[in-house]
Amino acid sequence: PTRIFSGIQPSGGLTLGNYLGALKRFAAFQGTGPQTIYCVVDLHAITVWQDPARLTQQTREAAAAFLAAGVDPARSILFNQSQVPAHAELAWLFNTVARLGWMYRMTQFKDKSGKNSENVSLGLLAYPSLMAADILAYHADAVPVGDDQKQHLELTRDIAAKFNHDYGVDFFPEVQPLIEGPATRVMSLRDGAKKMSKSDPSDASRINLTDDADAISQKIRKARTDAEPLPGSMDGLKDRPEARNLVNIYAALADEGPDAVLARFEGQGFGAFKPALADLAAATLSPITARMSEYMADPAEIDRILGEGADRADALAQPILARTKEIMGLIRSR
Ligand code: AQP
Repeated sequence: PTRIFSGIQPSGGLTLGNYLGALKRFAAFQGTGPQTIYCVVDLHAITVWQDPARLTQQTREAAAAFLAAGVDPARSILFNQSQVPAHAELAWLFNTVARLGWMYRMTQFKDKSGKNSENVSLGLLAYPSLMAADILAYHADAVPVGDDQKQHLELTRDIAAKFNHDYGVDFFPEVQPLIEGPATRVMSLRDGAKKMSKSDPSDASRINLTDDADAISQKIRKARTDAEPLPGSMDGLKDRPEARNLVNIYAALADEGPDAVLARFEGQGFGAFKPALADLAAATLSPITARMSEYMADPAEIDRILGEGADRADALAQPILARTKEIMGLIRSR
């Protein structure tokens, strides 16, 4: 890839799922060649109700999490979405390209609207169009995300292809999803069939990046599991989703393969595995949590970093947006 883009919603405190599926990987792409552009997607967050004062706080906290996880503003562009108008503008143009049926088919829309789909915001339905704009405003060609975003990325490809086809151009690139590692889908600690999510009503279902070692250890101790000992490889965990989840979390935290983890714990029960996992999680997350609170102590500095990133993002997006309008026949005479 030549340009990587990814974002995280400030729709609550970030979780271990966000860290392992996204944040941790964001930092690792720096210095590997492609330009890296990372965004706190506040316009996405407001597709469901956000209290304004909390949204401001959560946006700074998400930015602090990026920084604490190693995203370096000198090597990456880091900003919040609403400061760069090209995202909303290009999303509107894409709203005229994307089809309504595509949006209704999105599982995230179905999950979040539930039985109440007439009464959710129009923005929630159009969410994938804004996501396509986030990526394509920079002609980014690769997007590191968790597994839950795969369907939205396919829609980004569909929008780019339909635009290119309808206007007879080869303008927007084909975007590659980067979904890799043992933690592409970290599951809830209470329910092995549900994704760990920052908006789950149960705090016990997730590990927050702001949890201290005690909270982490308590949540892992209480995590749902079974009574069987651990097998020697992942094949033996096919029908044990909760156990599989904890092993995958361990593997991702330790930068190991899940089979290598199981080779060490084979034959042992969760009485031995859970404390080891809790120690590893606390040891990995505590420096990040500490750096996050250092950043949070200086909100003006966070805002300065976001503003500076927005200036750089804006400079990249403006010519692409201008060319898009020109292709579509929209007059620009000033
Ligand atoms: N459980 C997860 N495992 C692995 N990756 C995950 N991601 C989210 N949850 C997991 C990845 O984190 C990035 C940012 O996600 P998001 O903030 O845009 O929203 P989301 O995917 O909807 O995540 P949440 O935490 O469940 O938020 P809410 O509850 O607000 O909807 C993405 O790359 C995502 O894949």
